[in-house]
Amino acid sequence: MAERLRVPPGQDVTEKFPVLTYGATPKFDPKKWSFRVVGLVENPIEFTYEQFMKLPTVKITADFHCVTRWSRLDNLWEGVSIHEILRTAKPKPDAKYVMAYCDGGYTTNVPLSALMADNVLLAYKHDGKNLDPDHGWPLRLVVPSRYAWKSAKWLRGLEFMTDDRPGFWEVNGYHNDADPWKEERFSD
Ligand SMILES: Nc1nc2c(c(=O)[nH]1)N[C@H]1C(S)=C(S)[C@@H](COP(=O)(O)O)O[C@H]1N2
Ligand SMILES: [Mo]
Repeated sequence: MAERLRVPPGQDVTEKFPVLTYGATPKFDPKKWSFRVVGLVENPIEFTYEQFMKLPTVKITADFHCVTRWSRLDNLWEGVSIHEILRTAKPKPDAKYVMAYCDGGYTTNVPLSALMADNVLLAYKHDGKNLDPDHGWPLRLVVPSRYAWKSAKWLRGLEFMTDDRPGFWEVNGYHNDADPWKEERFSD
């Protein structure tokens, strides 16, 4: 019962960790990999893999809700807090939205206000182990307040923007805001 109250409407709890990817799992080459922060920021940044791995880490426990109706509770994510990135990049006052870019071309958009939540991170570990390649290794965004399609796997960049723009699934019928507690699954 307590567990049911923790789960958003229309979701079922799974102990498994299903893989949901549109397309193939990209290959990771640490020599070519970079993570970039661009757009409306005081300090655009480009990290090499080595530089990124030296950033301080955080551990966050959060539930994960897929729009296809499974929820996985108490995921232990480990990686770099979004606040570490924001402190360095310094979004400009007119930055209100963020686009996440991934290897393979996947994109997804989030309001900066949602990205600034304390439980948002750029994760490379899940439940104590390095992320499986299918789950986004070497780096994924984790935005627990939204349906899981906003938690972009194989993350390579964030763009800070004045105006909102839809990402891949947001163009293809999914809801722009994606709040699981409001069942914002699909756009009209
Ligand atoms: N780059 C990328 N990120 C992605 C996806 C994708 O296809 N490509 N799928 C999204 C969807 S629809 C979901 S439900 C979650 C699933 O994460 P998982 O495969 O680790 O369970 O990743 C999201 N992030
Ligand atoms: Mo999904």
